[in-house]
Amino acid sequence: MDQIVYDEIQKSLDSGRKLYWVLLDPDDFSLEEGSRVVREAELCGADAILVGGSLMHTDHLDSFVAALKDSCKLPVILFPGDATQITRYADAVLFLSLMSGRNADFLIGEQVKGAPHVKRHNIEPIPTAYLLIESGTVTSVEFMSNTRPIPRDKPGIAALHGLAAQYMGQKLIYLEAGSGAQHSVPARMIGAVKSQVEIPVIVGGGIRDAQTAAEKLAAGADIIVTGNLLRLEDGIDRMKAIAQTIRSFKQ
Ligand code: 1GP
Repeated sequence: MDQIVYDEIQKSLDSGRKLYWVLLDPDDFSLEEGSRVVREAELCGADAILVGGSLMHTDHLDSFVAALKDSCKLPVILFPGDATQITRYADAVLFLSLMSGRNADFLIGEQVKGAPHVKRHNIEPIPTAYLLIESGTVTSVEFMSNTRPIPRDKPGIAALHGLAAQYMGQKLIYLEAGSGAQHSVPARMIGAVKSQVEIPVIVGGGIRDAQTAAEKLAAGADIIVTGNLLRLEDGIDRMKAIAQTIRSFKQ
């Protein structure tokens, strides 16, 4: 299996760059709106498009991802809430395991159901440890996955989950506060995870402005994800400001 998308991520990070991924939940956008957003994302320097959600009820996933692919040259990476969110039109899939939780369905069950679709459609799987971090309220992913998040004041617990995930062969770690989170992942926790692992760390959930994104980068985040801010009236402007901050970030 080729690792085209993953190799590109690694190459960019090795060159000292930090990356920006823009998340779209197909439930929230028409094909036209989604296409417009990804064109803007590409123009402002985003590095990839993520597509997914904790509870997706759209029936236009295939056409949505196909439309995004037609509208930009960025890789479109699935970020599935469960095994039903696989489409042949994507370039890659974050093959997630919810390792902060102890619910076997999200550690291995959904993965077994999704794997044959990934293989049949020749979608590049990127093994990703998904660590849910407490963020002030019960998030959709916490409720839907029926798992407890890692307490936000326990960076050591997050760090050891990251280390175990790396030893289990994961290629990326995703520190997730949850979409629309009240509080994003604390800098101290990002630093603790980074001090234990060599694999790239993605940080998402509740990042709505450039300053917050810069704090996560300074703490050690390699890749920043934003989604929810696109629902704000000035969402595109916020996305542009964040992209600019990430592009120009120097450690
Ligand atoms: C959610 O980490 C992503 O899964 C992005 O979060 O929607 O809060 O930006 P936001």
